[in-house]
Amino acid sequence: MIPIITAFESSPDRGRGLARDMRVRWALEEVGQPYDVRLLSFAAMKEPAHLALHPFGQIPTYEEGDLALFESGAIVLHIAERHGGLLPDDANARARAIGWMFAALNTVEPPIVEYVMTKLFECDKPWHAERLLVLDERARKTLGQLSHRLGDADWLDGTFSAGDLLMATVLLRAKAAGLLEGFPILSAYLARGEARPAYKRAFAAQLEVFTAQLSS
Ligand code: GTB
Repeated sequence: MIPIITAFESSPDRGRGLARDMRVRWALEEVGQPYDVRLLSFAAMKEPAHLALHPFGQIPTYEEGDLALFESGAIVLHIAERHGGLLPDDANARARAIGWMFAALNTVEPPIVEYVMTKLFECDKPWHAERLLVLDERARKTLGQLSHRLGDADWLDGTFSAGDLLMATVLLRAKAAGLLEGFPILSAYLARGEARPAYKRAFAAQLEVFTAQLSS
C-alpha cells in the first residue's frame, strides 16, 4: 500500500525544504518506500476533511490503509519502526536513537522555532530587539551543547538513524535563520545529512512542487 502524505501546495519557504513534510519525505526515501503527496492550500488545511486527519489543521499527515497519523515525529517513528535502516536492531541502541528523536523535537527545535517566529512575526513590537537577543542566546546555548556532544563523530550515536534525520531537519531551520554560524561541527554534520542520496531525492521532490507552481 502506497502511503499518502500531505504538504504545502505553496510553501512559504519557496522550496528550501524547511517545512515539516521534508523529514517525512526523507524518511520514506531512506527506507525506499514510494509515496504519494496530496498538496493543500492553507484554506484546505482548515477544512473538515483535513481537520479529521489533523486536529490542528497542519501538514504533514500520513495515511496508509486505515492508519492516519499526524505529527512529523510520530510519522518518522512509524516509518522507522516498519522498515529497516532508520533504527538499530540492538534494543539499547534503538532506545537511544529514539531518545535523539525526542531531543531533536523537544529540546533543540523549540528554541530555534521561537527565535525564527519572533524574528519574522514580532518585529513591530517595542521589545523585539531585546527579546530576539535572549532567544538567540538560548538557541545558541542548546546548539553549543549539541555540538559539544557530537564532537568529531559523524552521527549522534554510531550509525545514521532517525535521530540524525530529525536533528538534521531541525538544523536546516537553524541554518536558514543564521544560527549555525560559529558552529562548524554542526554545519559539517548537517552537510553529511544533506549529502545522503535519500535526502537529495526528498529535497528535489519538494522543490519540484515549488518550481511546478512557478511555471503554472
Ligand atoms: N508539531 C507538528 C509536526 O511536527 O508535524 C508541527 C506541524 C507544523 O508546524 N506544520 C506547519 C503548518 O502546517 C508547516 S511546517 N502550518 C500551517 C498552519 O499552521 O496553518 C512549519 C514551517 C512552515 C513554514 C516554514 N518556512 O516557510 O520556512 C518552515 C516551517
